[in-house]
Amino acid sequence: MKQQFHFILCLLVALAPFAASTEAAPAKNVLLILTDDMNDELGCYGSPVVKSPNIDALAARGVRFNNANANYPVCNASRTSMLSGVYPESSQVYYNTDNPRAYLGPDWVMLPEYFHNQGYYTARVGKVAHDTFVQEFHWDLDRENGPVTKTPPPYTTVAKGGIGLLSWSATTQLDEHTQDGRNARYAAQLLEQRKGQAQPFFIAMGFRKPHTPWTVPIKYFDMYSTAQIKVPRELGEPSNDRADIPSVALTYNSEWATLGSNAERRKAILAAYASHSFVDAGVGVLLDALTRLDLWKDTVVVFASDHGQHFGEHGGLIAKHTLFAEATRVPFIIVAPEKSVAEVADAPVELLDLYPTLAELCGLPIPNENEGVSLVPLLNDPAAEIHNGPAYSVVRRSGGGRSIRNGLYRYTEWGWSKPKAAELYDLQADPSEYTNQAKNSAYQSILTDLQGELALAKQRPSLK
Ligand SMILES: [Ca+2]
Ligand SMILES: [Ca+2]
Repeated sequence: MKQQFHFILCLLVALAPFAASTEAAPAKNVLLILTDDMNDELGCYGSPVVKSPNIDALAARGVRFNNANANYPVCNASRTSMLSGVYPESSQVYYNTDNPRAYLGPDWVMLPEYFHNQGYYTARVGKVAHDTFVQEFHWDLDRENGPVTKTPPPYTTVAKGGIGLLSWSATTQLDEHTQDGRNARYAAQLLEQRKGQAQPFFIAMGFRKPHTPWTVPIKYFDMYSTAQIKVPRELGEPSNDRADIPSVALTYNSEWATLGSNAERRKAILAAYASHSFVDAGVGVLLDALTRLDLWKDTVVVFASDHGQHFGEHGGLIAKHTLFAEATRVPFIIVAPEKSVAEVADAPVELLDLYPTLAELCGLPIPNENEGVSLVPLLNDPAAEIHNGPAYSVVRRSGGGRSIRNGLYRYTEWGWSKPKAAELYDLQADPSEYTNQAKNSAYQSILTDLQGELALAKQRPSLK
């Protein structure tokens, strides 16, 4: 009798996991779509000019984050914080030459490895980690480029211009023969291959555009006219904007100056807009596949850029590396089954929040090492308070700077170990960050509060 009871007990224990798994919701898949150097000049983010119907349609399916920030506005450091789940100060990854594992070590579980360990099939196509360090991230399928099935026809360059980081050209290439176009189609094939398999998938597709040079098919240039394009000075930027900006806050601008005329600058911005629309078309290839394969119902879809991009603001800034909104703020959209639809979340969030968010959305435990917070409360209620404090971004050039951005203000301190210069912008009165209020006595109590918030944010990185 005792033996029989023991046998039944063992049987119940053995069957328990199956009972639990049949009751649990089916595992969710993940499609992570990354872009390189794309600022939020997109239709759904309010651009009056840029055409991005596919990204807009994605935003309409989920939650668009209006105050999402890169933790470091450069490729390697931003991608490493997003994929490792810790701040740049914790990973000690600041420059494009810093190995993501030099400080974190070989056993640190990066985002794709976490999903692999949890039983997922993981695949990356295109640029996900920074080029130099792709080998530091394990994927079940790891492809820089989709396969070339036949030699693409020759193409010509129809027009070109710009200089250095503002270089552009328009070509006769077909989308499917460009690197990004080919990769998007390959990622769509992977979605088709993995659909219906017992093992859930985590597929990451990284577009190389709109990173400069802005070389894309001519049809995307033809969507715009330079008459639509305005340079920052024509959008209300004061001519003395630089007078109150600490010189350490300013970086690249020689190419903006070298272009010489606003006519040439408009052509460069038009090329950037064309590149946004080109990437948008590639996103459309992925979204069409999700629809055709009926994958929306069990797939979490994330769209994000690694950081933003300047188009001549603050007297001619270009590219990234700054702590102004154009460089730190990113487009960031999450679409998850059974979560909010067509909503906007204004809470300050960071790209390193992605790791714990994806874990929670997929019903997996959030690793203790994650320094971000799950954004699932915001996906349930975009007006929720997540008590994450302000968004925190750093750069190390020129001695280093740290910046926080809450809903009302941006506060930036330059000088890594000791503050040497400060900027304070009142984002409600001055969303373009034109007037530095750090020395304005009317803002002194606000300045003191923000200095306290920055001091707290500096303490959050825990592994340094
Ligand atoms: Ca980048
Ligand atoms: Ca100013």
